[in-house]
Amino acid sequence: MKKDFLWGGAVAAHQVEGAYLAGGKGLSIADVMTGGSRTVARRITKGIEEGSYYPNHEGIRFYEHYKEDIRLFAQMGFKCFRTSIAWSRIFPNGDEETPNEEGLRFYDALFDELRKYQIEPLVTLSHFEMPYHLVEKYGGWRDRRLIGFFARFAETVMERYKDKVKYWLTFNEINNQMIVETDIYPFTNSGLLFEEGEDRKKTVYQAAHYELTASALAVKKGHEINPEFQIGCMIAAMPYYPYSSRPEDMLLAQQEDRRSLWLADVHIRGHYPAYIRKEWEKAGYRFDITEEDLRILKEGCVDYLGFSYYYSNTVTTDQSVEATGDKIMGSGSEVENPYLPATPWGWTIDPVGLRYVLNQYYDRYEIPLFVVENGFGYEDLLEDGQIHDTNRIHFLREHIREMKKAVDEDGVDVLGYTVWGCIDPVSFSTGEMRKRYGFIYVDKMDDGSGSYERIPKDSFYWYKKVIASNGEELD
Ligand code: BGP
Repeated sequence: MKKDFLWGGAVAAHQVEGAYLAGGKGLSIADVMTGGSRTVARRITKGIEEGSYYPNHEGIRFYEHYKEDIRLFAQMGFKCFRTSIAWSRIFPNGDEETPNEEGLRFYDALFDELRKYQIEPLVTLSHFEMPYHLVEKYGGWRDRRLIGFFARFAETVMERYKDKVKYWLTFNEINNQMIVETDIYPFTNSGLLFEEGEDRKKTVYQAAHYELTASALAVKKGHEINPEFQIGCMIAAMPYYPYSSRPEDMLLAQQEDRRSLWLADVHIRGHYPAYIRKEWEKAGYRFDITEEDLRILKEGCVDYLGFSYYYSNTVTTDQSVEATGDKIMGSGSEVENPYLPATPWGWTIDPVGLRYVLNQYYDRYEIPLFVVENGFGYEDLLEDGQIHDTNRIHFLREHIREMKKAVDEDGVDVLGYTVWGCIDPVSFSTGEMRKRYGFIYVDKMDDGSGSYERIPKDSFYWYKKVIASNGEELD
């Protein structure tokens, strides 16, 4: 691995910070999502309802604990820490003219603390936490005015932190919303709540176009503010495999892949690919896309591709194979892959898939890649003050091995690797605490009880060795 490879960890503001109304922060969309049974009910409430539990309101109290937490990251030897800036700390409603100074000061202090330990911040501008007011007043990203609001937010923070932050990402997992069948992803990506009978796909495509334009504007502006900035896009990598060698299965897998890749295509190449334009034409879709937008897309291409990788999916055209569906993100046509085990949350465990996507993306784009999320969610056991998370160590070791092969044997350019949820966060898709990811355990339970004490797990000491040896010592 390169000498300056960015080993580290990743979180998002709404999953850790808590303090959801402190320092002038406004309500974000993550603040109106209930916990507990989010997996089953996936309830999205309109505003805050009495008697419901909202796990992100206190997160893991990173807002108060960040110094202690960063000290622990530094002990592991982190070179990089990925987090997001909660948009509603800076613009509480999202549509104000001037930012909230107290919110800006919080991130000044956070980045200074990271720099104190030579930890490079990697900052996501929009990670499922847009101001809720933008949903109520504008219907989220279905409204073109959101481009301007986001651009103002991006410009404000890029200008403010131009000497503290070099690596940026615009929209987290922007491709999630293509799973239009669910309510959760269009809401968390873009603040979209649908009407009965609405053509969801059409709405999501329009919202995504506004986001792509806003992202390109941020890239352009960011490069003007500081030409050293490295600004990336971010997608959830969910490679699709053909279940059999039938050519039709291969084609289907390719089509499923494109549901995610088209967004990276636009971010990286600066124009819409033919297959998307064709799809729109066949569906009779006409969108609000101006010449000016198309010019912006061309001028605002990203510097690198960031992605999360958790699992792979398998599809077939063979109707006799039972469709299991991907419980989390898929289109519903997924089938079981007989070669892969899965986590208790039904996510396949596929380290080779990481090498596969690294190669797939590098072949396709020839720009640097950054694995900004990869991790293992598990219900860890606290026994006598210790957590022996050997299965997490095993999971990460195997993934790092495959990433190294992509670099050392295949020649892929990878900037870094940040393990998701390096300190137990509130789970995004289920709102649970018991789905733990961290090297550091946080004593908080699903109902919010607990001391919030931090306890290093076995993986903490293992990862420290991995970083110190630049990925050489994995056992
Ligand atoms: C990604 C998100 C993260 C995150 C992670 C793990 O989709 O970018 O915010 O939490 O997945 O998912 P979960 O928390 O649902 O297990």
